[in-house]
Amino acid sequence: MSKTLSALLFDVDGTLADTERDGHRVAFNMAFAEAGLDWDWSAELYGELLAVTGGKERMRFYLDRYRPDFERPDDLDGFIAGLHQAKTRHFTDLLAAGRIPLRPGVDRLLREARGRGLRLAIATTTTPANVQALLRHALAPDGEDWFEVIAAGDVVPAKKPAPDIYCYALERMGLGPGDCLAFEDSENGVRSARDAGLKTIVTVNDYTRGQDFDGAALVLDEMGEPDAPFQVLGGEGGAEAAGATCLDVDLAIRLHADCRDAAETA
Ligand code: XBP
Ligand code: MG
Repeated sequence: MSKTLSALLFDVDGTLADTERDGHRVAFNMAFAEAGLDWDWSAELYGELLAVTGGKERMRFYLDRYRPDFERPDDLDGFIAGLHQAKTRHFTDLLAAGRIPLRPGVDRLLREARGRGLRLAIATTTTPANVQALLRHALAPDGEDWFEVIAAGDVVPAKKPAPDIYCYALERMGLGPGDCLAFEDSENGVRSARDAGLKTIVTVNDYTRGQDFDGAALVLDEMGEPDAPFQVLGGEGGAEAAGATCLDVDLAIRLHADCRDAAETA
C-alpha cells in the first residue's frame, strides 16, 4: 500500500451536504405535482426509497413496490426520464436559491486539503448537473475546478453499492485505492468504496445513522469544527482520533497510515 495519502474522494449526497430529505425529495414531489401525478413522497417513505440509489431507479422501485396499479405508459423509460429531468431542474433551482448548505466541516476540510496539495475527486450516484450546482452555489463559484475528477450518475452502468464509480474515478486519476481515502454517509456508499479497495470515513445523517458501516476507518456524527467538535461513533481508527476535535488533513493522514500499517501486518 502507498505510503503517502495523495487524494480524497468524496460522495456528494448526505456527505458534502444533507441533500436528501429537504432537497431531492422535495424536487421529486415538485416534478410529480407538475406532471399531474398524485405521488407524494413523505420524509418517512423517502427513507425506505433511499435503499435504491439513483433517482430514475428509485422512481421505478416506487412504482413496482407502491403503485402496482399505476397504468404504465408504453414508453416507461421515457416517462421516467422526463420526470427525472424535471426533478433535476427543481433540485438545481433549490441549490441556486441557496437552500442547501454544505455540512459542518466540509468547506474547512476541502480548503485545507487543497492548500496542502491533496488531490480531490467526486464519486457519486447523483446527476452531474446536481454536483455542478451544489459546488457552485454552496462551495465557491469555481468549486467544480477544485476537483480533478467528477465521477457522477450514469457514467457507469452499475450505481452504488457497486464499486464501479470509485473504480472509474481512481482509473481517471491514475491512482490505486491505497493512495486515497473515501468519504461517505451511507451503507451503500461504504460498500461501494470498500469493494473498490478504499478505506472510508463516514459522517452519518438522520437517514443513515443506524446502518452497517463494517470496515469503515472512522464513523463520525459530523466532520466537526474547532468550536463544534465531532463525536466518534465507531470505526477501526478510533484511537487515531483520540484528542482530535475535527476531521482535518492531519487526522486523515493518521487514519491512512494506520490502514497501511494494518495492511502490512496482515
Ligand atoms: C445518492 C443517490 C441519488 C440522489 C438523487 O446516493 O442515490 O440518486 O438521491 O440523485 P449516493 P439523482 O450519495 O450514495 O451517491 O436523482 O440525480 O439520481
Ligand atoms: Mg451519499
